[in-house]
Amino acid sequence: MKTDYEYMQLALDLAASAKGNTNPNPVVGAVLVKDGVIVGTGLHRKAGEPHAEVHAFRMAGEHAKDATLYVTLEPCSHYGKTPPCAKLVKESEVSRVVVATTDPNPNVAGRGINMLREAGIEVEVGLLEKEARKLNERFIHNMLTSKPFVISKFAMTLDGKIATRNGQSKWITSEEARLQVHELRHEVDAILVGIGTVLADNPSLTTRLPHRNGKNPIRIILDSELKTPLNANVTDTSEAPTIIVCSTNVDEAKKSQFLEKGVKILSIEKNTDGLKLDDMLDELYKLGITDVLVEGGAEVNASFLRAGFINKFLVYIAPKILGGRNSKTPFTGLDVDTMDAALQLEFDSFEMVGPDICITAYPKLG
Ligand code: AOF
Ligand code: ZN
Repeated sequence: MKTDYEYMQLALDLAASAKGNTNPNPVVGAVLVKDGVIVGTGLHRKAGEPHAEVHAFRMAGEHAKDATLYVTLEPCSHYGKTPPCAKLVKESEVSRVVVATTDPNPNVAGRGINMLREAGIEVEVGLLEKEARKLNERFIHNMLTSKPFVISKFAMTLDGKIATRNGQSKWITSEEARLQVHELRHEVDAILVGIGTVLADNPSLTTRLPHRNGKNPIRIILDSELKTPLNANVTDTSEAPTIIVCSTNVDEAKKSQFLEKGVKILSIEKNTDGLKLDDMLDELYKLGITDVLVEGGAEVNASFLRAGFINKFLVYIAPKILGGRNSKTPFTGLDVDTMDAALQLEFDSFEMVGPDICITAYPKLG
């Protein structure tokens, strides 16, 4: 017979398979087990559709009675787009519920678990909690801050350069690594670059996957003076939506040329460090953007870092050395004076991607 741990791992795997498809909702998986037999499985596939538990109970039918439910997130207790799962769990007469982690949604926040306990159901919380929280790191951040989750992604050589001294950056990493980045673009709501990148590379910032249709993220351009050329690839909104973020001083006539092309303009106040990223992230969240992949360049990366808004780092390292005095580094303009002043990170994991390495790191808390 399998262990609680293995059933919860299965529920986590089910949840993970929907990553990128459920925004703004979390990914959730559920497994129902009776007498050592899996009688129901389910996952939340898309916001507005049934929750994971509903699918699992539908599959199990009458076998749910006296079964154990393994679920990666606390069953919800509220009426959102769908009715409360805790009510369904209660009515199904399961004898035991194992929950990986609580739901940070203020409408739930422990109430789902309380409802079940009050109904006399045995509830255990915390199995594979760390893994479950990591899987929903974006959702948890959204619920706690009402801001999008910001991922800083960059590719560099072994000696920490993102371009040659004349600005050439095609390509630092291998095709395999670049393909992985397109998978990531498919998962996030938005991708952000600075005007420098638009002027230098004229990127499309779309998702290009060889064997399936990728979802294009919303393209966000940080361009305080509205210098984006009207014929830049990112202004072609037939491919994907675009938001240009500029300062409040840009004149309306200039903005209207972009509005006519279907580009959305977000006017944000400036501070001494440029556009106020704090205000911008609030506005993007209000527009329904739950995560943003920041793809540079170096100045934009540094301004996000200085403002403390990077939640996760994805760093691709190629086995190459450029070795220049003038070739660019990923965070130009940070320039701290002492080692004590360095931003402290924590490595989470690393993997080989073709000949390259991808490191996942997080800002060190506390
Ligand atoms: C669960 N199981 O599979 C999911 C949950 O608008 P609704 O009705 O879809 O509710 C969305 C909220 O429900 C979401 O913010 C989160 O708190 C919870 N998601 N809960 O028990 C699930 N997806
Ligand atoms: Zn629910």
